[in-house]
Amino acid sequence: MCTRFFYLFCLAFTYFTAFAQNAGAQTARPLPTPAQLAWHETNFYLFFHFGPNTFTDQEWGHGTEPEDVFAPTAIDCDQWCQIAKKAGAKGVVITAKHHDGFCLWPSQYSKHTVRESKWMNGKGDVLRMLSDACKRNGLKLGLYLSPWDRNHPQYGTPAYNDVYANTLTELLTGYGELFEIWWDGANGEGPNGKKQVYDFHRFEKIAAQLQPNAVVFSDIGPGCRWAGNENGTLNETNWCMLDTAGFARGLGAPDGSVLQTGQENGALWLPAECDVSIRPGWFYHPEEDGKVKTPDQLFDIYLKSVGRGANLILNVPPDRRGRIHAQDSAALVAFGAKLRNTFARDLAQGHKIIWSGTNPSEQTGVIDLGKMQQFSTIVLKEDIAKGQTIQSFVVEIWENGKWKEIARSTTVGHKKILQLVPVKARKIRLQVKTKGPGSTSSLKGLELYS
Ligand code: FUL
Repeated sequence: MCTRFFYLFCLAFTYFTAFAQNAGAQTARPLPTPAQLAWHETNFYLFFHFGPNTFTDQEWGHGTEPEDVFAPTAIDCDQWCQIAKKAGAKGVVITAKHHDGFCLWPSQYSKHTVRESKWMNGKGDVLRMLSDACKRNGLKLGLYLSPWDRNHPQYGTPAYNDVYANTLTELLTGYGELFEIWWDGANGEGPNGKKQVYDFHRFEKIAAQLQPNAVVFSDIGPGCRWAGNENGTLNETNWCMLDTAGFARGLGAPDGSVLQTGQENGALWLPAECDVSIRPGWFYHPEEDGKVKTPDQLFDIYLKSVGRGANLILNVPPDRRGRIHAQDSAALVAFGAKLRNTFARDLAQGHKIIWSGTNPSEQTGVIDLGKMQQFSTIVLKEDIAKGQTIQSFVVEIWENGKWKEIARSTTVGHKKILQLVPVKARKIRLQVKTKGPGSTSSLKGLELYS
């Protein structure tokens, strides 16, 4: 009898194990890589557009500008980094090479570089200066290497893929650890009137091999995706997943509206990065000195990017001295102070959410603050290491003997920030709807700020 029971037990065990594995397979969802997880934590950084355009008042240089136009009079990368820190940024990304092909470092694969200019007698290297300043100031570094090159004589021929691969290798081995590699989507003709057919698979392999901790940005990744506009903002609903089948870098991306929201059932983890400039242009133009975004505008952009689960890359173009202009620096410092004040003290810290409910895709959690507290900012965080599953949520407070709704929204992802008119409460209830079947609430944390 014992043997028969044991036999039945084994059968049942095998059946349930197989079933559990199957259920696991059903709920398998795209997950971020360790590099992407670290990138999510870096969530706000500055962008520096700097090069011949700074001096010629252009946005897209032609590639024919004499190297001597690049002539910063008092470059100070420490000043850039100090302002970035005061703004609350955790890293910086610079245009190592923009579409005009001019290299901010003395690349051995180009004759259109700082070496050919009179700046520092041809001995200068902006990337070296910036990477050293980043180390001194505890900032991460990223590099923009435009695939489109309006200067390089081999652009538009297969040989340019070798040039680009070599240039990329030079960058990825010469300036320490990078957190991001930036491939913009602009793709026009080169000096010979030809367009390039890029070997992006080769470039991706080089990036993965030489900088495994860096995330590659392009319209469609492979590390993170463009948000589909250059306003720095994202749709309230933002999934970190996207399908890229049928699209190719340099040849077109999904519609802007799809890039804005991502896709709930997308096959790849491709989170959004919101790019925007503090001024109308990407490069410095003196006539835009009076058009710098205000601290409040920057804060609003932050709420609609970082506060919607994306990363924010905020462009601040150094001027012709090679410094950040006083207008931009004042706006950034005030913005940083506003960020620090807003998120100074989490009133929910140390208070646990008590979860209940039997339906794993509709969880209810209650948090008791121990006493009445006034708050106007709510931050929700999802445990994205396990994927993104929250579809919507409602926040309520206990008031006059019943629950009263104070906020509702859709996705959460890395972070969702909501601002409300100040409310006072001791007990807060969260109703979280996650996507099923078989998914459980992956809310990692709730923060409340006055
Ligand atoms: C675009 C470029 O064409 C702009 O000049 C700028 O660099 C922007 C961030 O990316 O693709």
